[in-house]
Amino acid sequence: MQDHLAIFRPTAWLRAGQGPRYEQLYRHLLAAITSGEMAAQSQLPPERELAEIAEVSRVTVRKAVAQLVEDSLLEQRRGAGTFVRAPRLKMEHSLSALMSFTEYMRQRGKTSSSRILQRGIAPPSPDEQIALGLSGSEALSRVERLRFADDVPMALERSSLLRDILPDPDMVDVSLYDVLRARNVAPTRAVQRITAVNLGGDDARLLNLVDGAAVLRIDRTAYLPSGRPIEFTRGLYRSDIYDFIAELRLDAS
Ligand code: 16G
Repeated sequence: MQDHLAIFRPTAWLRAGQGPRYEQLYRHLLAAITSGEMAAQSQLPPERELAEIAEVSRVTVRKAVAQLVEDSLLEQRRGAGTFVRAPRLKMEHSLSALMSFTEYMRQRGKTSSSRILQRGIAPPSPDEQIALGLSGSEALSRVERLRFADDVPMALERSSLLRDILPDPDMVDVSLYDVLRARNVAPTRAVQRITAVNLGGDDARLLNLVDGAAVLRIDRTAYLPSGRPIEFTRGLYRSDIYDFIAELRLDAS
């Protein structure tokens, strides 16, 4: 007979050196819910039982479950137990409009926020040299941000800009494009390359995903009206949340 509790056993989720137990259990259950392995409306075993099966304390179970309730993935019904909520709708992101993360979230009635992971001035990588058409190794302003919508981590974005466009990466507080607009150097065109990649280590942890989770990597090169490339951003977007939509038209020529 199939072991329907296997998903909770430590062999399914506990890995040495991969962070605190409650966090590992949380990320495992989060992946199981968002992938549909744990179906909507299915019930979790009661806390005491779950702690026994997962071989952890009840406090650990409580912390992982509380976080999933906060993420609106689980709901606790009084006197009945804990259930997987109906899946939230995916976000559709148009590939034809040039929009900033902040604008996109605002348009969807979400509150966006960012955690700056790193910023500084650094020489370009080979990818950046090609994208930005740099011949030498002139330094770039770099900003690395974890981006949230209503407190859910959605994307990791590493942006590099020419220094005459963004002289100081500390200027970026909320929206990079707002800073560029205020300086009259906002891009009006962008080219994006989309690739599927498996995340590991810190990047997965930051996005609340399990090791090896598939995400969409989007490299955006953005241009001024003059055709000059000014921004190269490599973003990692949660594929369990994002759907990128492209509108296609019959070529009239
Ligand atoms: C979007 C862009 C990113 C840009 C950012 C600016 C994609 C795939 N990427 O996330 O290249 O740097 O917006 O957003 O859409 P901000 O103005 O909110 O900082």
